[in-house]
Amino acid sequence: SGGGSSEGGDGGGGDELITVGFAQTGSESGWRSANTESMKTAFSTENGFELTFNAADNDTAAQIAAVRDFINQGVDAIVIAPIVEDGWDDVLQEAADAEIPVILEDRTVSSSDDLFASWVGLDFKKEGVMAGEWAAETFGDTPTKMVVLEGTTGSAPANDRAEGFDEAIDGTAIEKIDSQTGDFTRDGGKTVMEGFLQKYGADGIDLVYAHNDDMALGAIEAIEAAGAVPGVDIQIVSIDAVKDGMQALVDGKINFIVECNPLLGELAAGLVKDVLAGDEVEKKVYVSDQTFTQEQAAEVLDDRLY
Ligand code: GZL
Ligand code: ZN
Repeated sequence: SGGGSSEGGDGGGGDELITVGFAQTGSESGWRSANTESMKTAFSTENGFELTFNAADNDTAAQIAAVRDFINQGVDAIVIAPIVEDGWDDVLQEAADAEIPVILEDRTVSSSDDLFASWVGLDFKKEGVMAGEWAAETFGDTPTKMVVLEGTTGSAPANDRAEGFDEAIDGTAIEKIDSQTGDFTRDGGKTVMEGFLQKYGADGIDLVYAHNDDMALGAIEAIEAAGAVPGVDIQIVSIDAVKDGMQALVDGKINFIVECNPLLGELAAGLVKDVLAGDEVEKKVYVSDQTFTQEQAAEVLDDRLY
């Protein structure tokens, strides 16, 4: 018979493991590695799951194909960290038709929230606001030339972190002279920053807003190669607070970091179990963030979990 019936959604009766397909973005950053580890730990057999993991190497078509594979496998539930916000309607509808619930973790989609059971993650716009408020307080009415290292084009964090930051610096003397995607990777941040330094010179840039630490770390390499001092000649504000970013903050090469907590595995696993058990779940589950100055980073660095 065509298609076959997908087992989806029976939640694995008795001691049967709950089969879950997880479509991860890829392995683009330190944050992503910590998030993947958290997810694999939570969706373990000891916790009652049989996890099929796919990392899409930041390729949206590959990620959507992985979700289609999970539907064809007839998994009980699908978890996605969607690389970009758009283009999800069709495959999410196919999952719904197959009665396989979808839980989003980390990033979100522009599709109707009828097409997924729940989302757990961070308030990216708030992260942008917190970074922008630091910049506004630090530079205020001092004419400041800023360049932006954007995250993956079309991703929720890139869109929302830009929006929040721009709102927070509105009315200040901070001028965004350039903005380009470094795709959340260290190499991407380095290459884009090299281009900015070529174009404006180190003296022509006062501030870098990096949408994540990995791109900030790449920018630091480019700034030092240009003979300038990161954190002094060119200040840097970043988001994530992964270990390497926090170390650079302690070393004075980054000036302020907004945390973005990658440890979402337990919450995502709990949502899958609740949804399969037919329990009511929140459509959006927000995890809180915090911010770090150089002094605060020095106090907590050794205790950080990621
Ligand atoms: C944010 C997450 C972003 C991180 C980057 O929750 O989607 O993707 O900020 C990661 O480091 O690549
Ligand atoms: Zn089952």
